Amino acid sequence: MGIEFQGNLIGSGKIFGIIVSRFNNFITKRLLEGAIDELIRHSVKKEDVDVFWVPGSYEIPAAALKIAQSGKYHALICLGAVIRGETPHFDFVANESAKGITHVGLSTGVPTIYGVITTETLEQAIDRAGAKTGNKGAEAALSAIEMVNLFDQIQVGVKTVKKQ
Ligand code: INI
Repeated sequence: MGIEFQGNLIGSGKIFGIIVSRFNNFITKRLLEGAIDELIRHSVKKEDVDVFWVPGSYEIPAAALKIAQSGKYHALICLGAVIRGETPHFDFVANESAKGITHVGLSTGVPTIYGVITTETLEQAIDRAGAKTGNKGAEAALSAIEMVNLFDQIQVGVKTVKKQ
């Protein structure tokens, strides 16, 4: 077997940008609290976390792209809440937001974490924002730290491919 790579969960010295949707902010405020708390519990400094508010989940990708392109952040965390019960265009907002966030990560090489909850009901959203089933914002923050450290490993650990 070759080398096994994995990112640790130590966030010291890393700089994070959080893009958060104002729509459903009753939920997204909790996701944001969960994300910041998790970053700090993993040794990220408060001043190394910047927060960008956008109107809705649909706007997250455009803002995330600009922020990723600034080159100032090791990783981005995207937080939003799309609730089917409250919107007839649920699928459109949810799909475009997910596709766009993926595109930002792939096109810029900056780990860009998907922390948008998509639920049928407000109750399910509350559950995923810190009530019954954990806090999706905190999970996203942990994924961000892990991906940053994994990417660091990939850079130092590149193997030399021998020519035949
Ligand atoms: N944005 C959300 O983040 N969640 C939603 O549930 C939602 N609903 O219900 O429509 C929502 N809509 C707004 C959308 O993200 C854009 O801000 C808006 O369409 C303007 O472009």
